[in-house]
Amino acid sequence: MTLPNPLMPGFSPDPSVVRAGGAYYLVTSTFEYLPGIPVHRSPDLADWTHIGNVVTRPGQAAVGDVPTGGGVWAPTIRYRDGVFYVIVTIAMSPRGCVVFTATDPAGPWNDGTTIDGVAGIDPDLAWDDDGTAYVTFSGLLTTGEQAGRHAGIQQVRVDLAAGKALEEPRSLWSGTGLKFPEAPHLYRRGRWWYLLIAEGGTERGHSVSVARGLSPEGPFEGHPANPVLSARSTARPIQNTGHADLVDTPDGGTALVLLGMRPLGLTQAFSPLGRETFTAPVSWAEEWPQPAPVRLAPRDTAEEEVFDFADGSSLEDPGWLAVRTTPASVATIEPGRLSIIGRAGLDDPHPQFVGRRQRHLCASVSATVDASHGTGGLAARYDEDHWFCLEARGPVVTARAHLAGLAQAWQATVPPGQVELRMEMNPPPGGFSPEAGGGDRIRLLAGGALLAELDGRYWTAETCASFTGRVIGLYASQGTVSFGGLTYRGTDAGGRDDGDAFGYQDGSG
Ligand code: 6LW
Repeated sequence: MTLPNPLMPGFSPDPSVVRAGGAYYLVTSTFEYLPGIPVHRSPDLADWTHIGNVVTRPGQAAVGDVPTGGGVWAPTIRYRDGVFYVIVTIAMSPRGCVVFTATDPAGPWNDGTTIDGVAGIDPDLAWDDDGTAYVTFSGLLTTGEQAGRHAGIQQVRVDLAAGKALEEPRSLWSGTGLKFPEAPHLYRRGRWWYLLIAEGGTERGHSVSVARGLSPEGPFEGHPANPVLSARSTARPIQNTGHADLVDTPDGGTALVLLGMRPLGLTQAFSPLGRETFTAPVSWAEEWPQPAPVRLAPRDTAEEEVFDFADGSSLEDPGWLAVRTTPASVATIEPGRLSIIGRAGLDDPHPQFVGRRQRHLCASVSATVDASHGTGGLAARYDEDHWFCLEARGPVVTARAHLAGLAQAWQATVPPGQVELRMEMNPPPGGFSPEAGGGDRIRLLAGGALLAELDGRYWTAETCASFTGRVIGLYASQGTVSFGGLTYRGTDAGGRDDGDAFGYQDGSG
């Protein structure tokens, strides 16, 4: 069974999956964005629908003032006795480790119970046959004087209802010694308990390692050939592979869902979309799981999303994101238009911005904007220090590139009234030539006129040192700006929107 890869394109890191009631449910991290923890459902692991989000009310996660890169880190989803559980750490925030529950995974989810005694990240939840609940986590502290200290893989038995650990944390097997042992998941299979972890850090050295024991508390013995999966030092188009979760496939087999990146350019160095969700088949040998290398198999269909605010398109669609607040608190849909009142710039931690994940390497996003009463338009952001935009203000449109304080602008005059703003992103030319260097190629257009072309390497996960990915959307920085609609088109089927081939082949070593 060949699954599409990426399984979940675009900003979808730290995937966790569960099979329940004949369907699959997958969650990912969202950091400082709301709504948090998207829930996708699939009947077959191949076709996924975004059915809702776990965190839809700001109070559930308290990310309003988390630093960039903090917030919702690495949820685990599990199912037991008719209840869905999502356990997660809200990093660099007072909220800590929280368990959310729901009977309907589309929501609403409850306000969440903080679990005292789980000081770390990447919490996993598993139950023994006698109903004992175990939280296994990575002992990295993200708050307090000891922030940054790493105690390896830890475990506690917990009372979920009371929200507390029933013992002091115990140290478990923590991998082969690579940095950052994290993303632990515990599974019972036959007579063995398997402990799957990530190690090596979320960059190019990322890896998956596994151990097994006869008790959920260990001791655990590592697989003799750990790490069992890594793309490090390969020429594979999918890099940084790690942070995995195991799942049974519809055909009775086993697979991993895991994070990875698609770096572009001659030296495969720049990943515009950030960390995405991929999959790899798993075979079993001597009661050990053996993942296959992660192979690129993008869907060969182009994707289009058209939001026309005159026909009732709304912000109800679960794919809209805002920064440290909810989309509905940033934008309103008045008859026929989406309006945003600007109070701060894109370099502010609380921008008036609503956006969607860029999910394809060949993509275009366009919006019709009326900025006769304000300043705003179309922007692509990694964070408040790394963004580019097309900014309309009356009859003037300014393309802006912003990089950690460095800024450049290109201006054009447009006829008064509504103007179409458009961004086009495409991979660099293939082949072994200087032109093939750098990141994707970004074109910024207003009213059909080209204002600027940018080298996308500067807005990638590597350059921005970011946990997230590119989010593209609508904003206002001053006054009131209104939008008639937004259209997203994207494809990874070997070319630009217009189908030109790009030299991005699966050259796996
Ligand atoms: C996550 C950790 C990681 O908690 O990065 O890639 C952190 N691995 O497991 C944030 O995504």
